[in-house]
Amino acid sequence: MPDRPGLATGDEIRSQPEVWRRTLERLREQTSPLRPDGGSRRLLVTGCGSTHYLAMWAARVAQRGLGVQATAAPASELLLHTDSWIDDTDQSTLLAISRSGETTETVGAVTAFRQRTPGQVIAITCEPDSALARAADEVVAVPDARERSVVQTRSFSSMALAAAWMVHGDPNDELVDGLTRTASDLLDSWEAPITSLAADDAIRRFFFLGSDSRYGFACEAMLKIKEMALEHAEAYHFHEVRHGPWSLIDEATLVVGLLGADDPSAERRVLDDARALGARTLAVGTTEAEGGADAVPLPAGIAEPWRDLLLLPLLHVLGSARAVHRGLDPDAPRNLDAVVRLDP
Ligand code: F1P
Repeated sequence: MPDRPGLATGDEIRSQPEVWRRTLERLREQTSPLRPDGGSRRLLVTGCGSTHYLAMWAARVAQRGLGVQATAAPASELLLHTDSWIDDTDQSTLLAISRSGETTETVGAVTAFRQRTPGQVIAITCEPDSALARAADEVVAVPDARERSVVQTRSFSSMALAAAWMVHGDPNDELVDGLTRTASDLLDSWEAPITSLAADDAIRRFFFLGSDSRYGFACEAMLKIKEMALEHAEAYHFHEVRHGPWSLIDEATLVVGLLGADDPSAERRVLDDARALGARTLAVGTTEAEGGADAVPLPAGIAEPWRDLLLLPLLHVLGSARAVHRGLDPDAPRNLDAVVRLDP
């Protein structure tokens, strides 16, 4: 008998708190290869698909945390348009992120980088024996997060955890407990409500809004809807959405806001205004006092960038539950392979 649709993806989504704990235990035995005083003035972060969106998040986290200039680029652009990103005098460090470590463009981007500059190459990957790991000077491996699914869920969040650890160092025991317990509690309390939200047939378009580092996660949430549920989804920085895409906001739209910890009132206002146009909204990351049916509160004690990770499991649930509601199998997304390998 075939497996229930989404069985593997669902297990991987729910395993995140435990996999994060194991990943952090492993990371705490290592030293971060990113050195704020290492001479590199610029960090270039790259990946493809999910891992490109992760690169966007990691670049903002690194710039804030280390005070280096950090830029994210899709690996295909680094490979095919190298001169637009890197020149011979470049002093960059390249951080390449790939679950498989085998994606052609990401491995190729490392080669293109090496041909231009002697800068350090660091890899974050679930596969320590991969082509990417072999090509890098330093490898941060996250093998506990390997997946059966094509679509990235726990690998994405665990590689994000590794990026946060590289910038901020070891989280203390209290933070590890708080992070993993909160992620578990959120899944326990919100899996059912998010699953019923995903079953709302009035929704025909999904918008994900996130500012600063969270824009990368908004893009990843958009990708989950496209890959798993085959539906129209878009991602914007909070205030960018008013500049054109606003025309698409109506009763058929769900707008999901990934709120920041610091004074999210301007972000709340965008959601309020979208509701006034008829949209359904979901605010993820409200304060505990705010609450409400379509507001997922996060505890105040977990600081960014760790707090951002708590946004992810419920976004995974939304994509997966929407796919199942539409009769699709999130474990078997259309046209996709776990690794994109291109001919030379
Ligand atoms: C990146 C990626 C995934 C995507 C797809 C193909 O892989 O683009 O984000 O979901 O199924 O591969 P990787 O380089 O992180 O292994």
